[in-house]
Amino acid sequence: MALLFSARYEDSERWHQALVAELGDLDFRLWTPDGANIGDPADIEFVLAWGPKKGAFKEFPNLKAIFCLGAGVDHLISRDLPDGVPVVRLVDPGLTRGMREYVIYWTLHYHRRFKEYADSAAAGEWRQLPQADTRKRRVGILGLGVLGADAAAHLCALEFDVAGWSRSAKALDGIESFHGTDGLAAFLARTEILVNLLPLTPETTGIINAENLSQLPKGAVVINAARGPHVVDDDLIRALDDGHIAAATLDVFHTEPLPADHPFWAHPKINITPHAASLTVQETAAVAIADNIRRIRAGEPPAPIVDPETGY
Ligand code: NDP
Ligand code: OXD
Repeated sequence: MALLFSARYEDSERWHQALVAELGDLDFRLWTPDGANIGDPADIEFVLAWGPKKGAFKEFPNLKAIFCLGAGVDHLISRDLPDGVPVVRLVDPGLTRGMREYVIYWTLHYHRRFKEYADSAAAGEWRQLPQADTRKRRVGILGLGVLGADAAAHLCALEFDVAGWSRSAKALDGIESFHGTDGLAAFLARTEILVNLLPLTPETTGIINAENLSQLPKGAVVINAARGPHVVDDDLIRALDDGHIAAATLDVFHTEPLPADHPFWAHPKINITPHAASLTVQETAAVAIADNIRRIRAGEPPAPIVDPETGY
């Protein structure tokens, strides 16, 4: 029985080695666009994928699980998947660590006004700014899942005043929790630094829109590290231009790479990173994938799996 790997092919050897280190000898086949290396489709037990072409999974009669190569599954579950085959989400300690760093970096960037210091330094100007009290800086995280809860806990450890918003109610130490559509307005009203770590689903698409941005206090900043379609681009630009939102950091976009003529590139209040908030780390991700393969082989269900109802 074989494992079929479909991703960015330059990464494939590192994935292969990481999985062999966990599972021992492995029939690892590379899923190239022409399908040349698949061999007998009946051999394929597991697929590791990010976003293969639509309908591609139908040809594997013995498929036991589809492993997503990222934390977000929106690009995978839109691909017309076979019924009854679990889609396993990736929970990778390396990815979680990377996202924690990204969120902390940009939160501190805005909180400590490092852009203003960089501008002053560039102008040869020695200018101290007032230092805000961290304990009074209200950070709000959209999404309190694997990544959101971890970022929230670490911001809390830095003594920020942290809240989070999720679908179901949460009780997390030191974090004020809001949930559901009814909880969103109060969450936004208290949030000065908004961090988005939601999955992209029909419910969350376009959530960073004019109405929700207007509910943030004047001068709030937005950090979007989740998915581009969470943001209504024109609404964000308007809110930045009219001064209600002070700045935004955007890692993800409707179209990636971000087209050269997109107004985000030249906007003075927008910081852009190229979908690099956090990358899957092969060696740590392989541990979780191998563990799930062992569970399946032992007749146990893998975890966590995507709920087709909620789409994450
Ligand atoms: P999880 O599935 O663990 O967490 C999702 C969170 O969002 C949960 O708290 C969930 O609520 C909440 N949520 C989902 N739908 C709603 C809704 N309609 N209303 C309110 N809350 C909702 O995901 P992860 O933390 O692992 O990942 C989050 C996202 O981060 C990924 O989907 C991906 O898009 C993005 N990402 C981006 C990366 C980058 O480099 N830019 C890297 C990795 C991930 P509940 O807890 O109640 O279920
Ligand atoms: C992910 C990502 O979802 O890198 O893991 O965006």
